[in-house]
Amino acid sequence: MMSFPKNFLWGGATAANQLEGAYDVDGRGPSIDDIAPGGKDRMKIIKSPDFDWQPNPKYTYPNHEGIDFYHHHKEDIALFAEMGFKAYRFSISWSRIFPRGDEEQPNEKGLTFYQNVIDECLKYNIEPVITISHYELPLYLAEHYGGWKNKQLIGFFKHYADTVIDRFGDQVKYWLTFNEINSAASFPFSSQGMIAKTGADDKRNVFQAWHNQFVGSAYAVKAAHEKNPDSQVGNMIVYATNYAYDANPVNQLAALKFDQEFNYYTTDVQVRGEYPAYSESLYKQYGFTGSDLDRTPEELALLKKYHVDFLSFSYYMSSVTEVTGKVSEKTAGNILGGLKNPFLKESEWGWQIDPVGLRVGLNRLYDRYQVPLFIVENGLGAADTVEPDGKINDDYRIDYLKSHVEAIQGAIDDGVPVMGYTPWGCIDLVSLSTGEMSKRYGFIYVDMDDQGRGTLARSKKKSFYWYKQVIASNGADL
Ligand code: BGP
Repeated sequence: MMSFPKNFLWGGATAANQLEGAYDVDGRGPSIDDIAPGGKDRMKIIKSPDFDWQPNPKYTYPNHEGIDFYHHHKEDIALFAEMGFKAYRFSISWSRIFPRGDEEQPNEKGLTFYQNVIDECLKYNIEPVITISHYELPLYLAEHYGGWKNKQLIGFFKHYADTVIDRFGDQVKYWLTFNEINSAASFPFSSQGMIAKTGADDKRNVFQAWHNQFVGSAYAVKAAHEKNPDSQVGNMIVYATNYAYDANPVNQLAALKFDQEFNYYTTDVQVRGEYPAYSESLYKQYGFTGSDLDRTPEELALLKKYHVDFLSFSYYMSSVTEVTGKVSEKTAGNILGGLKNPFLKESEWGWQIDPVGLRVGLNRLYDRYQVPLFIVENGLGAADTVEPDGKINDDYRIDYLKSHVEAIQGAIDDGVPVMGYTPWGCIDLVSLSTGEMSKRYGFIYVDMDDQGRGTLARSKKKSFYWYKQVIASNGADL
């Protein structure tokens, strides 16, 4: 068995809107996530054609409070350091830096906050891994410009990315441009700042928005490389290893098409620097052609020149494709979900658990792209119980993570270069799909419930000690 590379980036991942709180502090402007509802129907609502921008104050908790990382970041990063983190993936809130998104001058107080977070990480030799845009476009850009389908957003994003890269690029080596960029296939609200009213129900707009994001991402690659030749920039997708339901060639073909559209399209452009051969057939299926998209030769040259250095992805589940009408049972997920795979168990939230699928996926992605891979999200969302003695015995989480680390080990043995592993929600935070606290992923428990009751005190779960030992042994002691 090969060991994990010496410089493997063990760590954890979070996103600004899900943990910072302080949503209106120090000049931050509202982001699209600030007006999204919480609760079990959250995904259904924000994906629905009736969803509109109207702010609704009853939806403000806990999205607006998070776990108040804004004021607790020193304490939290000290806990990450205690676990031995080598890397911490977090996102910058665009509307903390440019409250509306289209201003010329950045908000210095927003920059100062991230400077403090970065300094705190570096104090413990933790590499910051920064997501430039994680599901929270400034609301103004969504309302007044119609989100990412508008080409003006390229310039606004470029200015934002240039600003943060110029400010932090000497200290920060790893950047990710857009969180789960491919999720717009089912989720254009969070991913592209678009709702039906702004054209998200027309696939041409979604593909145009993707193109605009690709160009914005290429500008960020350029800026990071120019600022610091050691920097590495990755694209980021939600990846689900996809299986055909059976050996029926029709299901196999459908699985291939699913992979092309969902798993590969955005990565083909961002890693290889050009649109894949199957693009036209994909557009045709939605009733348009490539010439309906506004893509200039200069932009295409930019994509080619400034492709990403590595591929990063979230992995929570695999998926199954079937078009012959044999399977009717469904499974859950936030972005994906779909058909039930009888070989897999599910989490309490109905997400199918498939560590072997991670090994398969790592092999498939490396076979296709031959760039280093970085698993920047993975984990088990569960409702934890605090025992009377204060302990949180999350053995189920340890089992989940252990099986996935074993799968990564397997892929490394297969010859796949894996850069790192940053499990999602390393400290409890607000869930994307519920907008609530009770679906927890952390090694660190945060005392706060769905109604905003709690002290925000942090405590170590059993998995905290487990992960610490995993990192200390560089993956040998699971
Ligand atoms: C990913 C998102 C994260 C995160 C995670 C867990 O898709 O990038 O923001 O929340 O899913 O999902 P959830 O919170 O819905 O359980």
